[in-house]
Amino acid sequence: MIDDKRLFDLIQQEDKRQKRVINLIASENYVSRAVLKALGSTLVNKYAEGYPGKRYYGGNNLVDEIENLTKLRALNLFKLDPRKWQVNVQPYSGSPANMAVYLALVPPGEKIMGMELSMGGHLTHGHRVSATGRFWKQVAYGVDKKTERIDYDALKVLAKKEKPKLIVAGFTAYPRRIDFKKFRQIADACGAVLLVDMSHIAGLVAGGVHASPFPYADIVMTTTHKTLRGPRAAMIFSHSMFSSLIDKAVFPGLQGGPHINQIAAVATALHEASQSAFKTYAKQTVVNAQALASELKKLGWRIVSGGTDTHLLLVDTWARGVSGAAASDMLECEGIIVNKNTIPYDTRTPADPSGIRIGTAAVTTRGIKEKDVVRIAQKIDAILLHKIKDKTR
Ligand code: DSN
Repeated sequence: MIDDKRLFDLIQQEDKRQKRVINLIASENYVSRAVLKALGSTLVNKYAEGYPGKRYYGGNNLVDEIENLTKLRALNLFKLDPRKWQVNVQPYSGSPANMAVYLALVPPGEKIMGMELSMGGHLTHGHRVSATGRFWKQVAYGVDKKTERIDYDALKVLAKKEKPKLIVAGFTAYPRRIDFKKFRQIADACGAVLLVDMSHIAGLVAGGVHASPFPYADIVMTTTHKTLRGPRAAMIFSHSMFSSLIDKAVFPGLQGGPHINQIAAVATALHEASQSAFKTYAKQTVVNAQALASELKKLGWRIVSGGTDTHLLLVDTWARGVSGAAASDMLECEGIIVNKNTIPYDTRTPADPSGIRIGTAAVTTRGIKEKDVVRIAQKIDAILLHKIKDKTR
């Protein structure tokens, strides 16, 4: 019990809200009690600037063990040879992790090639409103207008023309399988470093339902709280030739003391993700997303790119006259939480775009199966088309 009634009440209300709603936010999930316990442990009291064996504070013997254990679990989960790959588990979250990679490997003012935010990229892939777009120049790529999928040949032409120092392969709103081999060929064609930001699909890679980027990438970055179902944090995997530059960029380049409680919670999540039940979870997450996309399609909704290979899909709600913001608000009133999202070549604004993004990672954690998502799709359809007469909530 927290000795602060006002705050405790708010946390309890949020706890109840999370249980009451159908959470279809593609980047969220529900962590286990064990992850929560590690996050709320006394590790929060400890300062540990530096790295295992090289700290600037005393009293870190156990913290060193925790950080080393986390690193080992991360390498093992993705079946990486520790002679070839290193991992830094200190980034506070995804944005500083991407920033650290650029700081380590791309001289200021040089070019970073990343997907445009409005097509499914991320702010930290060089967008002008992010620090990554102020210190580096973004070479933006998108998806093909007709297929709404990445056109790898067009990317190669662009990369050869612009010669970026680094290419980011990784997205927040791209529902299709990513061909990492083709990204490797594109990076090689222009001499760029290949960074894979697998934040959204890390759990799918760990669960064996999306191809691994590790055979092709120089650096793989991931947040730990999306499909991987851990606490909010991030990790940067790098080929050994880059790892000391990455370590220096994370600390002291960008960050101060690592959040040891957060690192311990990552270790817990990595342990959970290595169990066979997690493979079943990852598979079901994708099956659920595909069932949801196919039912919505049957009900007349346009799904961007025609479907999904992952945990997320984009629905073009504007095709039926409902803006993304209106759709998100209407669904929230009925207890379904999604986020409004731009779709490729959107003609509306980011604040009120043409679509919504739907993900199944969180609901699958709660045990939902195909038959349930079919009903969720029918409910979404009924809400958006005002077919619900009697409000049930
Ligand atoms: N905000 C995250 C997402 O929703 O995809 C990315 O950082």
